[in-house]
Amino acid sequence: MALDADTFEQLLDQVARFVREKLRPREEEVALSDAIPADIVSDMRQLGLFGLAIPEEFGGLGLNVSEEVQVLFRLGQTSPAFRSVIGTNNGIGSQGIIFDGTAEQKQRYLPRMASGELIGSFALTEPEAGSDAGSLRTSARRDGDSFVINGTKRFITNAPQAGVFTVFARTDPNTSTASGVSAFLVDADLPEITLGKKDRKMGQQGAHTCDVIFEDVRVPVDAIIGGEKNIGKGFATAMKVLDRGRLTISAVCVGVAERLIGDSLNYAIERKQFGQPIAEFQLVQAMLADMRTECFAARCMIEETARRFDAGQPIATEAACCKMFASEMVGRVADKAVQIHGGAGYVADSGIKRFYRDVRLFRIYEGTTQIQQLVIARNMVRDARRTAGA
Ligand code: COS
Repeated sequence: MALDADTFEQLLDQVARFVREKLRPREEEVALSDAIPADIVSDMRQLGLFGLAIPEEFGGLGLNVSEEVQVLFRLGQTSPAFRSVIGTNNGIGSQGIIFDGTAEQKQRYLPRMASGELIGSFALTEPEAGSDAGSLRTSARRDGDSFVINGTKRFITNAPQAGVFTVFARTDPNTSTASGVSAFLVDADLPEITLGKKDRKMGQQGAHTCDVIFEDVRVPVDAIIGGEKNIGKGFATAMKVLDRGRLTISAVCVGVAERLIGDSLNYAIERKQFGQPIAEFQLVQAMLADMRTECFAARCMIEETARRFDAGQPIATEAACCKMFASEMVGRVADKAVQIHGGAGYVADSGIKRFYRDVRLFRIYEGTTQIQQLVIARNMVRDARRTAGA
């Protein structure tokens, strides 16, 4: 733990108040304008939110994952687009450097990421390589002391705001699978990088994704995360980053679910039909109870997995369990929230309707539910074989 217990409690209170007083009142504005207001980004910087998971020596708060998920349970209780602003700097945009970067790479990028001055973005997915990330085609051809990168990345979160991309590219042209892939740190302002137009998404307005196109982008060998010795090891970096990311996304799912449960409960207590609050009806109570139970289960899974991560234990299987369960859970919770709100949940100015669309993404990004199933089952079979062979 980087913060003492009192300071950490204060941080949690500050985040909860920030969500309640500053973010919730602006949700509709963000959805309509498809932008996060500058004053909110500035408040996030002040609170240190860009550097939650970045070590203290680089200017971050240095939270461990158990602490970070507690922050995300609270920050998740508003439109997910707000969390997305700081999401890549704490997660997929910085963790590759934290896990595997050289001292020089850490010093060069992490302090500016922690302050929010620099936005990090993770460029793995391609038009033809989504779930099968190992089949990516973006190439990095060696030319003396540099590599020349060519290819297109798709659906890249925070690309329009990014100052640096972690780009996964194939350095061994004789491979077509996960081996032969390296991870590069590429500054976004190079003239040979162009951005596609912003994707028009189903939900999460205010969070932006787009294509990133690399045309003969020349970078030095030391742009490889971890340096020359890590040539061909980029896929393992991506997987480690995603394991951790899946856990933190799960915490956001719980935050959103808790918000929807609170809103649904309040509505059920206020809304009267047949002469009494609908909260008195057992069929409505059953929905509320299911929502609460599932959300509680996800929270417990996440806290336990975070504890294991912080203890240095492997968590690939558990992180996939959390991601699968929490993202599916929040989908069911959002569906019931609409049901409890009835017509009031379906109409245009309803925040509930917006959340229903927003949460759909959780089952897709950082690995679909089907990829989580595949990871869980493959690891089960592998572990069973190891045990049998031991
Ligand atoms: N931690 C560290 N290393 C890992 C790892 C993990 N959790 N999972 C896999 N690796 C390593 C493996 O050890 C292997 O290395 P070696 O060849 O040296 O043994 C290498 O990575 C390839 O692993 P694997 O053979 O399992 O790769 P596959 O191509 O079969 O793909 C899946 C694995 C499907 C799990 C992977 O492609 C995946 O996660 N896809 C989803 C991608 C995703 O989440 N995209 C979201 C976009 S980013 S927001």
